[in-house]
Amino acid sequence: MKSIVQPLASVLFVALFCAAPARAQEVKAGDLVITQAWARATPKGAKIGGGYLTIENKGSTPDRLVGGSTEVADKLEVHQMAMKDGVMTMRPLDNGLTIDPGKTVKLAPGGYHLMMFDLKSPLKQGDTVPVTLKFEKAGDVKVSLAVQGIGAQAPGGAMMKKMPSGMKM
Ligand SMILES: [Cu+2]
Repeated sequence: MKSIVQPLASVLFVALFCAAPARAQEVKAGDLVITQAWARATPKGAKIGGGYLTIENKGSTPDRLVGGSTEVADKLEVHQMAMKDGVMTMRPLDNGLTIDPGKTVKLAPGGYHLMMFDLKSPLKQGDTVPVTLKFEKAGDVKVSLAVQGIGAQAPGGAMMKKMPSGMKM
């Protein structure tokens, strides 16, 4: 009997844990699981904002994040940021961002990110930004980006680091 009670208890624990007012929202869409969706607060007058999230592909075929939209900005693109000759550069991923089966892709400062252009108003810490992501297979997926502080490196603000001056986004 003990062997049955034990796993049940842990399932119950997980269920309770997930039902708690967690700040890390989890969105499932087909084989994809999206977590840690957040954005950085923007200074007044800023026209662009960055969004970040983690996408896990639990399926057996690749999917691709090809774009998206949000009501807070005119345009949303999927970008890649990389250091090139000592300078941070970024470019839109014209063919989208592939999430291979069994893999987790993290959009985070300094790497892949969602870029919102022509913000209608600044993103304020504590706000939630609704975004519709477009995947090749999973289709349109709605997520909410939890807005963190301007210098945040990760959701929750626990890993705040100073950005080197002169580096944008
Ligand atoms: Cu960008």
